[in-house]
Amino acid sequence: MQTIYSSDHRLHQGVELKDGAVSDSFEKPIRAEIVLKQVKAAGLGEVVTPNEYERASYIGAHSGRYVEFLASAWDEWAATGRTCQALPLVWPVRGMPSTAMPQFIDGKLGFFSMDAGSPINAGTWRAASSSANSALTGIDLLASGDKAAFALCRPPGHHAGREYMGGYCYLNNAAIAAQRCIMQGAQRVAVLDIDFHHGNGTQDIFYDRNDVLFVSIHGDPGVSFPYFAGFADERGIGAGKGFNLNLPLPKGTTLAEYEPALQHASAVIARHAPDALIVSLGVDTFEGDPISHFRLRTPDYLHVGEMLARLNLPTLFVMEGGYMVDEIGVNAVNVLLGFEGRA
Ligand code: Q9C
Ligand code: ZN
Repeated sequence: MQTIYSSDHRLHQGVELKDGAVSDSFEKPIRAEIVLKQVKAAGLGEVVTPNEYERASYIGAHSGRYVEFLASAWDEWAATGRTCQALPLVWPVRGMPSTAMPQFIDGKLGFFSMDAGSPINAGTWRAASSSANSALTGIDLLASGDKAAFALCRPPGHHAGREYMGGYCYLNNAAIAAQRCIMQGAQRVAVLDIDFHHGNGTQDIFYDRNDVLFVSIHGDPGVSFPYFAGFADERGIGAGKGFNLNLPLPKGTTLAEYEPALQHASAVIARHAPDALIVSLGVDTFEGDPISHFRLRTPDYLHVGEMLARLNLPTLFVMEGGYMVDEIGVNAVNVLLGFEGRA
């Protein structure tokens, strides 16, 4: 399969609030570089750069005003004379009377975010839009007949909701891809999220829709980020009721517990009979991941890929998380090799 990759991701290097101090984010540029290196070492296939797309291609998954906010946030922040990264510090939590969008950048940052995990700097918009463009290009490869493609997206996307950033994410690459698929005439699409963290943003975007099925296998949100979404009783709303499936698993989950969940997810996806499958591919399920609590091992990812191939669907893999830098490449590419029957 082809890999879609843009070096624009290097323009975004975030900070993280950790242990009471500002430090480099776990979500750093070398992650994508190591995955790219392994794509080449394994001979996965050609590496291509993404096409350019209009900003309007992100609307549908996101609101227009959110996309405008992301595109202009750095300029608005810099216009106040600050040169440090922009982070939100105030949020409209339960009980606050105003639901209006603030006019000032500090208010907008809180209005359009779920946490302080998505700092904005001068290169963030360019990196995030190129990342989304990689996913869009992947859909166009499937439309032209490719059986599978790998969008090597960075920054990741699955925590970004219709109108919010968070958890290292800005534009929801997988959701933007799913929306393009529908706009191009697909009747049904399925998004399977196998990042360690629940894909709350993707769930948010499609929660009231029956055309895009969302299935996520993740760490129990009672004890893991994002804490406020990802529980098993979240099944969708209105027309979307029954088209959202969360499969939370406990800390310490190994392949033995993971495989039945993936089997169940596969059966539900097959029943939806989608025209395409989009896999939010996070490998922070790895036993050595510094911020997650599953215990999958490197060979297990080959097996995960083999299981996904059994669905026999046009499949776009979209890179999400994975913070054990040394192994992120081999683990991610193992899913793709397993999918291609090259285990
Ligand atoms: N000090 C993705 O995997 N909180 N996002 C981590 C660590 C946020 C993960 C706290 C985790 C977000 C795409
Ligand atoms: Zn994650």
